[in-house]
Amino acid sequence: MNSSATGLGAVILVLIIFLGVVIWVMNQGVPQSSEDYKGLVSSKTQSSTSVEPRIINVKAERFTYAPSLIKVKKGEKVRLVVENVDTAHGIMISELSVSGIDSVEFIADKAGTYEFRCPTMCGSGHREMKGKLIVEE
Ligand SMILES: [Cu+2]
Repeated sequence: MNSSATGLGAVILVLIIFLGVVIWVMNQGVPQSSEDYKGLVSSKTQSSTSVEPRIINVKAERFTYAPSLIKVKKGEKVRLVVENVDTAHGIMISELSVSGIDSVEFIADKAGTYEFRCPTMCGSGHREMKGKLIVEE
C-alpha cells in the first residue's frame, strides 16, 4: 500500500470520529427543545410529590386555627400536622372524608374551597372553630 493513501485514510478516520464525538456531545447537552425541558421539570415535580407529602403545620387552640386559610395545589399530597395547644382538637374536612386529631393526610385531587372543622367537642366555641382549605387548579 502506498503511504500517502494510508495517511489520507487516517485523516478521514480521525475526522469521522471527531464529528461523531461533536454530534454526541451536542445531543447529550442542552435539551432538544423547551418542550423537552418542561417535560423533564414537570415529571420531576410529579414524582417528588407522589412520594413525600407536603407537610403543613397547623396550630389548633380554643377556638381557632393558625393558619386558618391553607392553600394547596390540585393533585398535591398533603399532610396537615396539628399542634393541639390546649386540648385535643384535630382537623376534619367532611367533603374530602378526612378527619384526624394529630394529623391528616390526603391527596387534594379536586379543586375547590373546603371548610375544615374541629372534630372534637372542645368547649363552648367548638362549633365556630373552623378554617378554609383552598385547592387551586
Ligand atoms: Cu372542637
